[in-house]
Amino acid sequence: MKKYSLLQQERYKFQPNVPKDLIGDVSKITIQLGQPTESISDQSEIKGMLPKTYGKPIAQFIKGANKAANDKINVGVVLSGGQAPGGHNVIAGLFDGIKNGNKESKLWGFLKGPGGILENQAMEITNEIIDQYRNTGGFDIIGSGRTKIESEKQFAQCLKVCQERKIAALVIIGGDDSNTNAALMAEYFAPHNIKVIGVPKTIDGDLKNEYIETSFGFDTATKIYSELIGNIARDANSAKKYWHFIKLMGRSASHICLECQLQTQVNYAIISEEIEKRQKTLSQIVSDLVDVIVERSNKGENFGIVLVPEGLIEFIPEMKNLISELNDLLADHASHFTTLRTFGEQASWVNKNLDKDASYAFSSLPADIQKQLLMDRDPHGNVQVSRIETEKLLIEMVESKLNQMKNEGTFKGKFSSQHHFLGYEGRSAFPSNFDANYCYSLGYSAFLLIANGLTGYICSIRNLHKPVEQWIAGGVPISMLFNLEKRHGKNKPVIKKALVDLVGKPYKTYLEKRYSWAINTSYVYPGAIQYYGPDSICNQPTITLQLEHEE
Ligand code: FBP
Repeated sequence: MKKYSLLQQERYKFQPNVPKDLIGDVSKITIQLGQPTESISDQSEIKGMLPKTYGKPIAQFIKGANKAANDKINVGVVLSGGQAPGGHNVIAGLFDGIKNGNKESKLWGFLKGPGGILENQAMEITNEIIDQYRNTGGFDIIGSGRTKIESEKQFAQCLKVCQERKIAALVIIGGDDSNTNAALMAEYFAPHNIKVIGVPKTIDGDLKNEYIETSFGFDTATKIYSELIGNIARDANSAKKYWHFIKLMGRSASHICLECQLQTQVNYAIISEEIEKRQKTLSQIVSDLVDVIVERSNKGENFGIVLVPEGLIEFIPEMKNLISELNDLLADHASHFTTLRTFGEQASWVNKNLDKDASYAFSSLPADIQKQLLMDRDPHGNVQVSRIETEKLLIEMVESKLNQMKNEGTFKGKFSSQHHFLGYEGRSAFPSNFDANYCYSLGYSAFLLIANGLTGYICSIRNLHKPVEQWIAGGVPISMLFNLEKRHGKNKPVIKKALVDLVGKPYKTYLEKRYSWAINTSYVYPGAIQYYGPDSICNQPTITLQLEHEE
């Protein structure tokens, strides 16, 4: 039997491309600094909270001498949160950058996520180890975890561990929360001369702005989902008997859903941000779906595809209120709640203790969904949206409305459904060429930011719609992405989550086509990710990235 698939063997040979300014000896790459920066809002409060790291300039790599890159150093790296294709290449780029600087320098990987720093669990990443993981998916090289490092006590413990291991810089590969904490850690570590650099990761695509054009993993994950959606669409168009409701991962924002819709042009994509803006209730969402189903049925097409974003439930006003009440109620009475043995007991206790509107919303839901809303919370005390079967809830409600219409004689068609959830299928795939190049370049940039003496920065690579050689690499201070948000009753500096922009070109492009795609069958079948072959197929970025660039 083979140890590796044929594709994996080929991917080991793939040499990621990097922007032209990153090519060559690292001691000949320096930085050009721009003007001082400001946070996106609440400038004076945030400056007061981050006196040592706030307001630093944007950095761009350029050719020039930097002897410090040859210093022997120890660097730590940690993967935080959900898997995203390309994480291994970030570590490979970081490793190669470090070794290019000085062969004696060491890279330590903290195990199983940020918890590994607190518990001082780490392994040295060597040539032999990294070579097993180049251009592969997953985070299994060192594992990941969702422990949040945010308290003073935790920072002190991390500092102790880094000092014991003589770690001069820590690279945190994570989403908006992890990068927020990276900036706070950078501030805490600054007097001890330990640097902290962040790398933007998440398939959800919601860590982005002018300087972070996309988070890594979004490209591969949306290509995988679009392939699968395209395959289902072709099946639907062949059998012509099912409506497929496909829930797509994405904790809050609907970027994945929108990108997949643009790639596949299926009948309908619900965009959570629009639901919130228009304050649509669950029954209005169902009515919109029913309208599409009836109109297609009138044309003899009793089949179709609906994309449902994972985070939808929290954007529907009455559900948002219900979830927030439930989160508080279960947090405040956790010990009593665990004494309630049956679902019946739990549901009736919850109903009694919720306010009138929330209780009404709760009771109007099917029992399965009620159970899912009462399941274990995530480490932050929030409901785990990926475990709520919104796609099934919508099917049930659509079906009941259509049955009612059938009885009234206003619907004469057929409605049979299938449901799917696409999430984990895309998070650990072999990174697309885009993600393989992007991630390697991000890791390499992380080392260069360290070698140029910066801390509290996140790697930034721009011009991503262009060929790799023309990408522009550097870093931006994380404080620049901050605004103040209330967390546990206190104002905290946090990276603002980038939701789908309802005046942005990707969404507007969908709006222009929405009716036509809903009613007609205009499916596009993207097929599998291509790693080898014509450039136009192998290296194209997401439609979101292309349209955003046109703006
Ligand atoms: P990150 O934000 O950590 O990158 O994770 C994103 C994600 O893939 C979401 O899309 C999803 O809701 C969540 O992880 C599921 O994570 P888990 O498997 O830990 O519940």
